[in-house]
Amino acid sequence: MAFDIKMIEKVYATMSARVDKARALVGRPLTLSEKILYSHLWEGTPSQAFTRGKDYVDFAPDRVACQDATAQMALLQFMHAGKKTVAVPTTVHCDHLIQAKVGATTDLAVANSQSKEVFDFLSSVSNKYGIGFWKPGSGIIHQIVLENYAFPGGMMIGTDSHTVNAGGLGMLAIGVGGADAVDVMSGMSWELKFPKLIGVKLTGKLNGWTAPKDVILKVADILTVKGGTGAIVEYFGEGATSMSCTGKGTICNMGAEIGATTSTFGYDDSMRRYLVATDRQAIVDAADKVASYLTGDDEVYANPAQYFDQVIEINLSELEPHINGPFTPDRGTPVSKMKSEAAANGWPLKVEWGLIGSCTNSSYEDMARAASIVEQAVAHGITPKAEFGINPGSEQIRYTIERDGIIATFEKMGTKVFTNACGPCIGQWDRAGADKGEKNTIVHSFNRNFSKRADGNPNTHAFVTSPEMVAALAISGDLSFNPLTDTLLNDKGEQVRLNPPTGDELPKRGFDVEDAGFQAPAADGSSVQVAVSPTSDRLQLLAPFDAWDGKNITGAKLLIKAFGKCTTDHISMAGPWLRFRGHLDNISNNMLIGAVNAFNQEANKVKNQLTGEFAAVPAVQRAYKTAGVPTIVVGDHNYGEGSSREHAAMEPRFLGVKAVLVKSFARIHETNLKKQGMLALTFANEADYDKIQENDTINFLDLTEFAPGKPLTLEFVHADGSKDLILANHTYNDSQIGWFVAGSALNLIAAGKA
Ligand code: MIC
Ligand code: SF4
Repeated sequence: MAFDIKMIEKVYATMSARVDKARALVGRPLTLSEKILYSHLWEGTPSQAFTRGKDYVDFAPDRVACQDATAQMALLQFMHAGKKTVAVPTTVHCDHLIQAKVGATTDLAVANSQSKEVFDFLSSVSNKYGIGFWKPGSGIIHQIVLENYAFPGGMMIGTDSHTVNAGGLGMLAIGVGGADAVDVMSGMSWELKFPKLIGVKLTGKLNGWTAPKDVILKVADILTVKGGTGAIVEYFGEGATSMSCTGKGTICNMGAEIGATTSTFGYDDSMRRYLVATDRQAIVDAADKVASYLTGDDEVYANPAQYFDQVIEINLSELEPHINGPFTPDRGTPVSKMKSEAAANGWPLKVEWGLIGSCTNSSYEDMARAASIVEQAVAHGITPKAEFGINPGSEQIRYTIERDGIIATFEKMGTKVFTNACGPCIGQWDRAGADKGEKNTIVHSFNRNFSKRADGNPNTHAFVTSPEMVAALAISGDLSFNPLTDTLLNDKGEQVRLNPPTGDELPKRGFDVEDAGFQAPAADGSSVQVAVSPTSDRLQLLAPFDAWDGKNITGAKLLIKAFGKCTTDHISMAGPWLRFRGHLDNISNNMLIGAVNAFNQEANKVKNQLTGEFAAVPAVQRAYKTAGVPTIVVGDHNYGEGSSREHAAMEPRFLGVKAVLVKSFARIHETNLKKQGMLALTFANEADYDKIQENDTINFLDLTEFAPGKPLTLEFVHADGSKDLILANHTYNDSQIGWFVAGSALNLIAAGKA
C-alpha cells in the first residue's frame, strides 16, 4: 500500500528538465497545469507549443485507479490485452457496491455476501496482474487515493469522473473510461486533447459558515455544467493557500460537475501538513527540492489574464454559503436567498434527510466541522427535525473520528453511520418510503444531484451544500433556514442561535487505523486463476465488437431523439443497475431508460418504426438489432454529462446503435464512444436538431471518406419522402478513426496493432 517514492523522485527529476525546456520553447512563463502536462509527455512526443483545445497529445500518467463499478468492465477488457502485469502502479477500490440501509456493520456484511462474486473477481484479477486491491469497507476511492497515492506534480487517471479529487494535492488527476485505463495499464500512451486553461484567483479568506464547498458551488453557478469542458481549472491566490488540502480536494472533486478535464492547486503548506499527517514525509522532502516546479510561475499568477483562456476571481471574505440544486449541481442559491427562491419555485421547504459524505466531503475536517454544529444543537437542547446519515471517506477517517469522539457526537442526534463507501451518493440507499414518489427535499454534501440519483424517486429535490450547512439544515428541518441570521427553538422554548462551525483540519493526535483494508497483489500472479461463471448474471466475458464493413451506413432508424439533459445517469442508470456493471448483456437493459423522448416528453417510451408500436428503449433497440437494422441516437447539449462509466457507450454499441449525433458532448463520454468503435458526431448547425423527426430513416453519404477534420453528411429521409441533408462534425484523428475501423480500440490492442 506504500506509495512509491522512487517513482515520485523520477517524476521530479524529469520535471525539472522538461519544464525548463518547455518554458524556453513556448517563450513565456508557465502555469502549473502546463508544467505537469509537459513533464508527462509520452517519451518521444515532441515538446512544442500545443494548441489548447485542439491538438491531441500523448501522455504518460504515473498511476491508475479504478473503482468496483467501473473496474469490472475495465479489467474484463484488460484481460484481452494479453499482458502479464500492469505497466504502471494501479489500484482497485470497492466502494460503489455497498448499500446504505441499516448501518455500517450490517450493510457491509450484506454487500460482502450479495456481491461476493464480483469482489472475488476483482480481488483475483488484481492479484494476478499486480494491482493493489482495497477491500469493501476500506473507503471511497478518491479519499484513499488522496491519503495514500496522490502527490504534488503527478499525473494520474482513474475510471471515475471524480478522480479529479487528487488535484487537492497538486496533481493533474483525470477521469477516464475503462478503455483509456486499459491503454495505460498495458503500457501504452494516453491521449488527451491539450486542455484550455481556466484560472481561478481566490482572494480573501474563508470565514464563519463558508467552506471550501462554497467555492466550487459558486464556480459551478458561474460556469454551469458545461463551462469547464475541455479545460483545466487552476486555483491560486492567498485564498487558495489559506485553505486545507482536503478542502482543495473538495473543490477539485466537484470540478467534474462543470465538465472540467481536471482542477488543481499549487504545492503549499496545507499539502505539506497533509502529507506529513498521512505518513508521507518522504514526499515532502522530495517535493520541497523542486517546489518551484510544483506551482505556477509568479508572473502567471500576477497577470493571469495573459496566460489563462479565462480568469474568474472570487473573494472568499465575501462569499456566502451556497445551496445548489435541485436536479442539477450548477443551480446556485446563496443561503440568504433560499427563502425567496424556494417559494418562487415551489421547492418543498421541509428537509427530510441530511447526508454527509461522498468522495467530495468526507474528510476528517468535514466530519469535525459538521459535528461541531451537532454538538451545539445537543448542548442547547434542540431536537433535530430531519434524519441524518454519514458516510466516512475511509476506514482511516472512520477509525480516527471514532477515537476522537466525533462519531459519538453524531450519534447523540441519532445519526446513522453508514459504511465507508459511496452509499446514497450513487443510489445505493435503501431509503424507506422512497418508492412512493413523494415530492420531498433532502440536503447532502455530495457533488451530484441529478433526478433520481440518491433514492430513485424523481420527486426528491436534492440540494448540495457543505457538510456544516447540511448539519444546520437537517437540525432545523427547514431548507430556508439561514444559520447566519435565524434562530432555532430549543426544548425550553428559547430561541437559540448556532455559532459558526469549528473543527481541526487534521487530527491533533494523528490518524490511526487498525486494518485499512488493503490487499497487496501476489509477487508472481501467473498461476492465479480468474474464474467467470458462464451462468453468472453479474459477470460476462466480453466478445470483441465487429469491425466496420467499410460501407456507408444506410437505412438506419432513429432510436430516440433525447430532449434536454441527458447525463450518463439517464443513459445507464446506477442504483439498482450497479449490480450488472460486469455483465454487458444484462446492463444493456437499462440503455437510455432515463432519457426523455423529444416527441412525447416521456422517458423510456419510443416508437419502433418496424411495428409502429411504442415500447421501452432497450426493447425497441433489441428489436432493431434482431431485424439487422442499424440505428442512431440524437441528443442535446453536454450529452453524456457526469460519470465516466463506459457502459453508457458500450451498451449502445453492443445493441447495434451506430452513431450518436448531438449538439455537444461531455469529454469522457465522447472518448468512450470513440474507444468502443461508435460514431460520436455533433451537429455542424445546432438548429438541425429540430429537423429530426420521429419516423426518420438515415443514410450516411460519405462515411467511406471518413477523415480527420472533414464533416460527415447524413441524409435524413422523413416519412413523407422529403429529405434533409445534415452536416455532422467530429473530432476523430487518424488513430481514433482506426478504432472505428477495427470495431474498437481494444480490438487493435488485442491484435497487437495499437
Ligand atoms: C458517479 O459519481 O456518478 C460515479 C458512480 O462515481 C461514476 C462512476 C460510475 O458510474 O461507476 C463517475 O463519477 O464516474
Ligand atoms: Fe462514489 Fe459519489 Fe464519489 Fe461517485 S461521486 S465516487 S458515487 S462518492
